[in-house]
Amino acid sequence: MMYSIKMRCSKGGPHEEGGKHISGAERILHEDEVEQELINVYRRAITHERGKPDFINFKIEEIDENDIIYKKRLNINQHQVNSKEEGLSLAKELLKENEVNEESADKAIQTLIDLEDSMHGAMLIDKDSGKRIDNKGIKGVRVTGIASADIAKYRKSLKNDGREGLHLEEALILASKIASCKGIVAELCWSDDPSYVIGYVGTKDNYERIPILKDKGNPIGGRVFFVDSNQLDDDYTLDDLIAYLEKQVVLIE
Ligand code: PML
Ligand code: MG
Repeated sequence: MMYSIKMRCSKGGPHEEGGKHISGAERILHEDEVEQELINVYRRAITHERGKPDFINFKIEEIDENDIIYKKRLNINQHQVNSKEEGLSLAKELLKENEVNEESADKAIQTLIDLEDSMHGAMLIDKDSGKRIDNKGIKGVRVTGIASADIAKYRKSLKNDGREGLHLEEALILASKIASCKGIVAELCWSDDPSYVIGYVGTKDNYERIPILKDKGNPIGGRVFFVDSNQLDDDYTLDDLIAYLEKQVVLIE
């Protein structure tokens, strides 16, 4: 039997009543691992650098193993930059190399920079027009149903690449699910954790890791998924794409 455990926490009340997002996490585990991991995730919620939450929501759901699909993890390309400006200009180049129109890349970067608060989920932006195509407001599209297929093996493979750390571990799993989604050509993300300035461009094959995408101390971050609307039709609609992101259980190998 497998279970998904999801945590989200906020300050100033629940997210849906206007509380400020502090952190979130998801694990997909065998029954005997659930209890210990609940404690770990709880600790993480109450010690987060974005603040001490006054609302913590845990959801534990049994998962039908027949519903699980497996996808490979992206390759990590580590880039070097000396400033946020260099990082953002590199992000734009990488997006352009991955089917995103220049104007759309510019618009998306500016939209993330201009956010007044961190989004709980991601924005879907048309790769050609730069227009936002989900109608989910500040909530955005919440990607769930993600975990590594085998956490010990996954950590070892990261270590073999000379990489480690919880931010990277979790972001790479999410980016790998996004890469597997039909109709999404690329992703742009930077963290909402004030001290964490690393971000990435996710493509179909690579996790292009960029060491500086924002100023230290900035508590606002977010994600944009670039959608190729030409790949949407009556048999595969925007709602189908969003359902894959929000519901399909994908374990990353
Ligand atoms: C987040 O944790 O909010 C996103 C982190 C993105 C970068 C992670 C990394 O590559 O270190
Ligand atoms: Mg965060």
